[in-house]
Amino acid sequence: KDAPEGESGVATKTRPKTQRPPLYKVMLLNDDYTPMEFVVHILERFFGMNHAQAFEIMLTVHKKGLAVVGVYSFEVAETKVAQVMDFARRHQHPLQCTMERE
Ligand code: NFA
Repeated sequence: KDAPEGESGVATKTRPKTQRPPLYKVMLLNDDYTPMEFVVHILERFFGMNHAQAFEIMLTVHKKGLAVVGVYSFEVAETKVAQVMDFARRHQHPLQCTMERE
């Protein structure tokens, strides 16, 4: 923060902080049952990845236990999580998708 102008008569500049909306990481979690191709399909369908990118990220989740699959505003992140959870549930796969503030 800049010092106030006070009584000195010397002008000082104020630098208003630029407000950025908070961002949220959307993550996929590994499990032993969801088929690899189903996860690849989810990454293509809801996260706009091409097949090669989707396969690579799926393998990262499989090997490391989880991976960030995108970073979004709160509303968009919430929608992605809901879409993935709903699609997995409808196909009776236990795949989990969560979000976390960056
Ligand atoms: N581990 C799952 C399997 O071997 C694949 C998987 C990858 C599941 C990424 C969830 C997330 N079929």
